[in-house]
Amino acid sequence: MTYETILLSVAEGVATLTLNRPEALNALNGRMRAEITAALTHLPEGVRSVVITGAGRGFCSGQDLTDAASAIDLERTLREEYEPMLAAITGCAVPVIAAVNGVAAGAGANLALAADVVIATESATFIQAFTRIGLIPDAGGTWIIPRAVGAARAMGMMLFAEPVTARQAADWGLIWEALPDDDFHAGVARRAQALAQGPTQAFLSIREALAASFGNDMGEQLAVEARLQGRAGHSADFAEGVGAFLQKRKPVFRGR
Ligand code: T3D
Repeated sequence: MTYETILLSVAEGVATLTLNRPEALNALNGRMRAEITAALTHLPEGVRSVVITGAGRGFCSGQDLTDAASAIDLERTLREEYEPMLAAITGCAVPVIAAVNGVAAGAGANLALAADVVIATESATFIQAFTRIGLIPDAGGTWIIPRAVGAARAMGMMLFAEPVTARQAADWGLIWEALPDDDFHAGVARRAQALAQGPTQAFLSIREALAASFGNDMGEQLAVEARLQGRAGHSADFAEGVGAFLQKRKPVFRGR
């Protein structure tokens, strides 16, 4: 697939997917949703972590409000275009970092929050902008946000649609960290490398376990842990991790 709305580059095991419609703060149109979905579903060989970021001064301004085709039937657009894109993020074969380089609004904010790790530059903001145009939050926001920050903050974010600063988002537990603008790129690269060099299957099992925890009681969750740990215990990465510890060297994880 030839990409028109995103850029995809790979270096040292890290794929960087850049939303690339800076003139519209990287608003999501149908083409961009399809390209994000395709790129994350068919990652190049050797990729062990993904960074999603935005070109220019914004991360993503959400649904492209000039895209008449998407506005005709919002339910269809969500089911047929947004859901596959979100599934490509939450089900990606490697860990995903959202590197929020500027404003993240509407579905653009919730696209970021669907990633495994969200790192934002301190000047970035998160806006549940939907009610400004008479909509409700979508793209997973009503599921992800209350679980991260609690019902009171989720309600406030969604009813008032005010910008939440990156620092506030980190303090609330909505994102992993807010970095000073000058340290942002280096900080993201460091985290992306850490994930690329880590035990991929263990990372994916952690993602699976945490997702399952929201619907489980303690007993059910212990069963999930036992199943996933049983699998990890048979992995080459576990053998390598223990071997490296005993030999007092850095482990070299290769599984994907
Ligand atoms: O299918 C469906 O529709 C259902 C799914 C819905 C999901 C959603 O995401 S609904 C929410 C959609 N998003 C928004 O409502 C946010 C709209 N944008 C804004 O509120 C503001 O642009 C921001 C707060 C994000 C940033 O403000 P600011 O002042 O930094 O920038 P700006 O001047 O407003 O925008 C810069 C340009 O980007 C501007 O174009 P221009 O005038 O320079 O030619 C603006 O029109 C364009 N732009 C920004 N957001 C969008 C957009 N163009 C199309 N769609 C956008 N969402």
